[in-house]
Amino acid sequence: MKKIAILHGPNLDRLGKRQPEIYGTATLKDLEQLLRTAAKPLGVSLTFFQSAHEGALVDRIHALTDRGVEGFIVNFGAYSHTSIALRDALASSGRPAVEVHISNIKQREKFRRTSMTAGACVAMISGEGFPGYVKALHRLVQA
Ligand code: CA2
Repeated sequence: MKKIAILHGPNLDRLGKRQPEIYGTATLKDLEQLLRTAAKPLGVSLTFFQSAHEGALVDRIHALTDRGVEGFIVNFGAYSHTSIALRDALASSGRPAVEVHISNIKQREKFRRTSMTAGACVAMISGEGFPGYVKALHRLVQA
């Protein structure tokens, strides 16, 4: 069975609690449920991790790689725009990763328009809300 990890960065645990005009009203738990439902018929097993800490995310990428994870879906939140460490960790894993952003980062403030971490990913999906994660799952299953 293909194993895929879903990693979330800082503040994404607040989904559904604040800024619904940008990020909607659904929570990270709702997203987990949506993805588990989508993964079942694909025969994919999923593991979820969220942290506000850059180093914890780096450590988790390495641990999951050593445990045989076959792909990553990542939304590193604000670290997407800044983190060379997370980009290097994904690149060193040798596993395909798809980056997802709930909002359209190209249509927001200038500092959000570029992603540092997307350079280590096979694709970036931005501005499609939660369905963007399901799209990412299908993209990885095809990889
Ligand atoms: O659009 C996305 O998915 C982002 O990765 C979300 C990040 C933001 O820094 C990126 O530029 C784009 C922020 C996540 C904050 O999420 C919140 C959700 C609810 C309430 C407050 C923050």
